[in-house]
Order: sequence, then C-alpha cells, then structure tokens
Amino acid sequence: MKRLVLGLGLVALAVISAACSGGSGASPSAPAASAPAASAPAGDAITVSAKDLKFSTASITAPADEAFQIVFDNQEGVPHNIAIKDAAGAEKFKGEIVTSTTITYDVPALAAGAYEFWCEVHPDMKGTLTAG
Ligand SMILES: [Cu+2]
Repeated sequence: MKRLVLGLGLVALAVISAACSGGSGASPSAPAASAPAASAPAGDAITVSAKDLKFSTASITAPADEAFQIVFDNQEGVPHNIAIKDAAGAEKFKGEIVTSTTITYDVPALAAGAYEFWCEVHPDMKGTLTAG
C-alpha cells in the first residue's frame, strides 16, 4: 500500500512538471522593435486598409522627423504589407506581411519629403507618402 501511494505521488509530480514546462514554452510573439518603444497616442495613427488588392488610399501624410504609426487593416485573405522607400529607392520601412488582420506598424522618423509606400507582395499596390 505504501508503495502504491509513493507511485501515485511520483505520477502527480510528473504531471505537474510536464504542465509547467508545457506552459512556459508558449509566449506571445512580439515583433522585434529596433526603435525604443514609442508611446504615441492612438489618435495620431494613420489608417490604411487593403481590400480587393487595393489600398484604401493612394496618398498618406505623416509628420516629418518623428516616429509615427500606421494602423494597417488587411480586410482580405490575401497577404499584404506596407513598405516605404524614399525618392531614391532606399527602403525606409518594411512592415510585417499579414493576412485578414489589423496590425500597427511603428514607422521610424522620416525626413520631410516625398516617399512611396507599397505592398511587397503586390508591387502594383502603391501610393505616395508625404512627410512634412
Ligand atoms: Cu499586397
């Protein structure tokens, strides 16, 4: 009888430790942010949505010389993102490609000027971004 109790105790321990190790493995994946966390108010965010292989706007305006956010709402089951390059073609920002979801992009500060934004999956999806 004593042996059985000991055995049950070991089984219980094994179950507990298995539950612990299983639980600690799943942590929410946070995108790596290279810039320090900006606490910009949500009201400042620019909103762009994608549907039917088109962006909701062909022209967005952002503040110059300060980080800003783009709330990107991909409304369809087709992968899209927003990337930004300057007039010379140098990439300034590359947003995570998402499908059927809304994501908030933290875009680093851009100098005043004209930029192009586009979807890397569908280069025909594009528009102009004016920082100023
Ligand atoms: Cu796309």
